[in-house]
Amino acid sequence: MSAPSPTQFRPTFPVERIREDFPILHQEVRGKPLVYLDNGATVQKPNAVIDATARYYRHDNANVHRGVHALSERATAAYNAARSTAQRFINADDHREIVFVRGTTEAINLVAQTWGKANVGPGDEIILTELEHHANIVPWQLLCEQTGAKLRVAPIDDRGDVILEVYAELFSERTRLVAVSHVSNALGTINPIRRMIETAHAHGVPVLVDGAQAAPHMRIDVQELDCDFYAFSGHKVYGPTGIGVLYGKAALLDAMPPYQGGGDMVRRVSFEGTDFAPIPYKFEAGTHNIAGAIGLGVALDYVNGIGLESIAAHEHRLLSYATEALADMNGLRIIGTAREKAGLLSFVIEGAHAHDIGTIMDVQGVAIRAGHHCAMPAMQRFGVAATARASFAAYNTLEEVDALVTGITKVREVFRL
Ligand code: 7TS
Repeated sequence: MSAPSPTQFRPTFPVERIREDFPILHQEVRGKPLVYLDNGATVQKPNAVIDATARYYRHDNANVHRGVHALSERATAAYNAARSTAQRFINADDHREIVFVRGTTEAINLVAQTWGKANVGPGDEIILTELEHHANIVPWQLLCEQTGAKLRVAPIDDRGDVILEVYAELFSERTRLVAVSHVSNALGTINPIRRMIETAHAHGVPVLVDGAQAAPHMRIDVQELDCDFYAFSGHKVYGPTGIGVLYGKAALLDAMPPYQGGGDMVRRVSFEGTDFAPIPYKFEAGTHNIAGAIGLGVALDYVNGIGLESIAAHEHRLLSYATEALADMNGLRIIGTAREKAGLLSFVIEGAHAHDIGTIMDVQGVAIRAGHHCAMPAMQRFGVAATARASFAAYNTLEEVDALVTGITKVREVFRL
């Protein structure tokens, strides 16, 4: 008997068991079972996260780093443990390199307004790419307005891949920073950021990676990537809203001025001057989202419990299945066909506006996103104002992709396409 191929031993992905963890999925919408395919916008929360957040408010709620009483000790211990979990999740070297923020948007604004103001001046340049989310464009534009610096933009090709030769040519002695998405939310492109970081470092330029769409779908190792900053949002990685992580190399964070002033970010205050607390507290002024941080820690443990490699493989299966099903549809154009893609499918249908597609899908219980996805330059590159977007998570099934395809067939019927 020949040896069984390795695929025969591949354990099947336990999607039905995973679905049990998500109470929100088990409902009808407009009389149809909910098919939630808007995970690029926000991912649903497992019971573990919902319960941990409720448990914190029921039993442990207190402010951190402030009280000498038992509740404050418990809250502080849980908050610190969440930081260590986040550190392990992206393999940061040191827990002091993990700054809790509101989300990716705040992380990028923090770097722009602290590191940026200290290191960027008139005539300096910041390199972005054409596929960035507005959260990784507008903070740099604001910094440019404040400092007299300029943006340089690496273009993408017809598939949605960054043209690396042009990217490499954008560097000059005025380049101060590269800010790039790990994964595009509008096109699904997985950028070759390891290579892009190497190019930047060869010019002595630090790199900020917007990992909002990567953290839920692939294993992140900031030491292996050697990125200087990495940002992600809790709510896209099965955690609560209003919490996220800014990773920064300790030496960079140490040298940066604080972001906001207030309690908890100081060592000593007098009217003559203030000594700031060490990192990461220097960047965490005021009372933070303690419940959110605790929920995030539980979410990251949950994701690790399933395994990011398994999640990525499952989502890839969904993407291939969906791409194949849509490929032959007349008048349907997939926007973003990069060499490496995350589980996300943007498309337009000739004769039907993206918002109408979204509304007709909703009537069938299928939740997708329609719009410019806060990536207007990427939309312009493809000559469209908006796309419909289905984005997958660990709990989605092949049957849900079938529901997507049935929904699209319905759109074509409604518009007589
Ligand atoms: N960067 C990328 C690549 C994103 O996809 C998003 C949110 C952000 C930054 C901002 O994240 P936030 O958590 O601070 O808001 N993307 C989307 C989306 O695709 N649909 O809704 C939000």
